[in-house]
Amino acid sequence: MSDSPRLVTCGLPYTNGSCHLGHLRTYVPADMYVRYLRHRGDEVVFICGSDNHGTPIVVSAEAQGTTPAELSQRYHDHFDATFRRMNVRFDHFGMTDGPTNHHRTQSMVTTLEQQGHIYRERIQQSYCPNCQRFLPDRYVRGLCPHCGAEARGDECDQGCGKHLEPGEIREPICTVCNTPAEMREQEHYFFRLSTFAPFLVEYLEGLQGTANARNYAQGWVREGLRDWCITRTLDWGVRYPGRDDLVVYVWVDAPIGYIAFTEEWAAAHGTDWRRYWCGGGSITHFIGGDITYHHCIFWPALLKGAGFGLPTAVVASGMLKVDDHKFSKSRGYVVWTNEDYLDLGLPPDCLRYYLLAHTSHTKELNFSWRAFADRVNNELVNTFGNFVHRALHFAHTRFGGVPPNPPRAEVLEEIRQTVSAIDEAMESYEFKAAVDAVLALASSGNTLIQSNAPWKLIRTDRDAAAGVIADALQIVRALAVLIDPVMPETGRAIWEMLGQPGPIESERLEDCTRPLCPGPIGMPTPLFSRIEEKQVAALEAILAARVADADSRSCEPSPDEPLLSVEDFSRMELVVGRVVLAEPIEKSKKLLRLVVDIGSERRQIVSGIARHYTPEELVGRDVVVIANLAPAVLFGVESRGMILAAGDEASLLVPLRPVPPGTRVR
Ligand code: B3M
Ligand code: ZN
Repeated sequence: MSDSPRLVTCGLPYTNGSCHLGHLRTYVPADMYVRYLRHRGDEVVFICGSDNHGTPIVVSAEAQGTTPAELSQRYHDHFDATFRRMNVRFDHFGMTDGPTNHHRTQSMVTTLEQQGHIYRERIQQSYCPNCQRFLPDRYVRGLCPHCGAEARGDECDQGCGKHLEPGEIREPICTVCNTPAEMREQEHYFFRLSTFAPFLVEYLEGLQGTANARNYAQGWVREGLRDWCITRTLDWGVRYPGRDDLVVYVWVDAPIGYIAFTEEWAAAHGTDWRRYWCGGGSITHFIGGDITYHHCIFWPALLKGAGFGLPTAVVASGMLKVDDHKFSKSRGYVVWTNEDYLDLGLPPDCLRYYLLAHTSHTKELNFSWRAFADRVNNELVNTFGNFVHRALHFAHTRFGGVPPNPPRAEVLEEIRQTVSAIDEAMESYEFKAAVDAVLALASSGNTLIQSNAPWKLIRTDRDAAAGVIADALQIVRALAVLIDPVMPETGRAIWEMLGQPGPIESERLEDCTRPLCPGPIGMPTPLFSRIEEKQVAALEAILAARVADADSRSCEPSPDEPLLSVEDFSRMELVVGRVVLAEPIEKSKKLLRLVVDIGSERRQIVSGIARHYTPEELVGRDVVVIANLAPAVLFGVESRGMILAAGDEASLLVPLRPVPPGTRVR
């Protein structure tokens, strides 16, 4: 237990799209952590809110024909409601567009100016001659100057993940109208981030949380920090003090939201927000690993410069994959929290359990319905639920309640050891290890019942059977409290079935070994239901349909999917080739082996067109070949290239006028 007040926050979701499992990967562990700290007796406030500013919101609002304010309110309400449904219970869920945050941001920026941490400079910025406006952040796409990948204006989101400064992106293109951008000069405000390098070196040395966050941040400081442009030419956002043509960059006012929301919460609870933000308390930020730079570099420097207390820990979660594919809304690899889960009547507790138990917090989590169902069925139904049910059922039917026998010392010791294993795991943010320790205790409870067979024992020695059940119930008592942070509905349900006084929330971890209050135990109800094969198939079908749908639409540009640049296209070596040989491939009904003359050489290509063409009708034909495709082996035959065909009937693409083999397609 710690004496100082603790503040725990979660990264603020942008109000431009619905809640999905990628979000929950951060919020559920943070909520579990807070519930655990409270069972330890710590004073904790849990703060979050929605991120309403910046081009992510403006671009989405424009695309949907609404205003940023309307969009923000709609998705703010959505996230607030969804978190409640998932039992992710923030003490306060604010909005960065609220008056408190506008005020706090302007006040901090003014302080930073007064302290000499900000200067003005004229810089070259992307400008769209067609839309006639400057192109901040997501209004512009281009190539990352560091790694060459497709990038957004302020972030290399597809490649190295680096933050990009205005004007840095190469070959900028307007995301609204696809016109190549021009460079124009404009005055902006800069934060002297480079002067904070020595401070950051020392600060990061002592930063707690997960090692991934600290290590990355230390690497970035070593590479050298440049000053940071903190203004944007936008109407939507927090006005830069004294300038009605500029707002602050969203990554300035978003983290300041953490302070503003603490202020709002404190005002409503008659306490002082300065207890948390002016030194003295501890601050833990839970974030997605992709926003480490903002939380470990920008944010502590801003706080330091403005004279605030500093974050104690940054806990960064790994990314989420869906069915082994990179999470992608536009490609359909997404699981929506409401639509695909809660609205189907699936219990929030099972999803919380899965997200916490599946893999370590900093690792990539590969979601699949199959793995989800396996965990629910094997671990929750067969192990945890089964043990709790057996113990309560036996106590109810044979003893009508808690037998008076004191639990054995070994059982108490095992519970104590479980609690310390959990403490140790939580100390290092190993949430999976903590959950595993709880499950191990449940499993040991099952063994206790199985090996003592109280249903037999009771015929010969009623007191011995009562002793076994007293031991089992003591474990059930501990399990209720220990699983509560992971699955709060389950914790409460067990607590109620055990008939123990007071709310489970006020139970302390060290009380897990406290004897149960004697009292009646009613007929227990099962804690979990199996996820049946049919349901797994149905859930998989929803996902598959979404992926197929996204595939069929993939020619429509989507805001998430970068448009291909001319450079991308020219990387593809498309040439005209002449088929010189075609023959079936043994054991395959679909494939043909082709040899195609592409001018410089003869290529062997395996093509899936056997159902549509006979080998004879292909020989002598001109086709279009992708010549620089990575080789693949199909039915034991190497394929080096691909021929282009359209539609389900595989209509071959052919040049309209004759050209020699090897002619480049442009
Ligand atoms: N709104 C969401 C993101 O980039 C962003 C987080 C802000 S936290 C202060 O993941
Ligand atoms: Zn444009």
